[in-house]
Amino acid sequence: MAIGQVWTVSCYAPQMSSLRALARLPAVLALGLCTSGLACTNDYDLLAPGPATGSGAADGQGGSGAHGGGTAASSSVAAGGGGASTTGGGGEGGRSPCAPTRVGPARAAAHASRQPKSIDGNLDDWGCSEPLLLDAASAAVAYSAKDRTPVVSVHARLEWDDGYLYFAAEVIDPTPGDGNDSAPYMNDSVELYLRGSTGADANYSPIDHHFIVDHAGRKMEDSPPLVELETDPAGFEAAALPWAEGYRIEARVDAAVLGGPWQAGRTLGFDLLVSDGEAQVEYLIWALGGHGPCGECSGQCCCNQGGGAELPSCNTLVFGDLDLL
Ligand SMILES: [Ca+2]
Ligand SMILES: [Ca+2]
Repeated sequence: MAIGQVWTVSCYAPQMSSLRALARLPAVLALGLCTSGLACTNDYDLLAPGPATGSGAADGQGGSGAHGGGTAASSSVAAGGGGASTTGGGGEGGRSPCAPTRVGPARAAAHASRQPKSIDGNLDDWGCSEPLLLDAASAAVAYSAKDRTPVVSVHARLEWDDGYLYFAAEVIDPTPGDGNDSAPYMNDSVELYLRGSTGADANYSPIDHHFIVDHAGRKMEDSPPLVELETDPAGFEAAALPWAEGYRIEARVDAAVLGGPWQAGRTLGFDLLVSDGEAQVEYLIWALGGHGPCGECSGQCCCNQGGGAELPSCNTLVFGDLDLL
């Protein structure tokens, strides 16, 4: 997300310089699957539903209303917190049988991990806790330089234990690809935004991070000013594998780099972006929330720049919430 980029309905062709900056700002995230012996969503207590606006995915119906209410509302924003689809199927190469649910606009849940996980892109070692859906209908921002509705979508899941926050994603992308070895954000990719700090002032602190993983498992962190375009991020492991409908990503973040270890009941800041096509010609952002005064905002911080310029890559205050259950 370009710092200073203005999104309007007619702004489907941002300048390349903006795209470059735009690509540096977003980052991703994800979740897991049902496995034999593990109960699915009914085994977990859902969070209380969010405000009336934007809810609806928990029952499999498309939601409506504001999702996040961010400043990019003048872009090709699809507001709404719902739009869940039943994944069904499962099995080798098939889609996860975990139906995406929604716990509230810009609010996600991570359950305690029930089994060890190998960070290899195979999601058989995941439970089925509350998959999060990110698609064009539910995204806070749905951007397309092609003047169309983005077709990519993500079913993501989060879990945690004393040592790590885990995420897995099934990315439904009919055209997984692009081959920029040095800049994974320019490829089909997912970006994960995590805020461990409390009392955030919009700047990325040492325990706030923006990680990027592409369809081939290339990874990067871009959390300026402390970390910029780092291809071997500290405390971050990730892998990707192709699957029938796109690609899967599995990752874990050391609790220590997010201010952990934690206890159940802690809430982290969280956001997710999925990019489809070379140079981020299309992307979805899960949350883009409103916020209070920005306080000290320096460097590449974009707090209160307005005009759609406030994005999770340059303002940690627009993240949604991730409850550790
Ligand atoms: Ca695995
Ligand atoms: Ca693609």
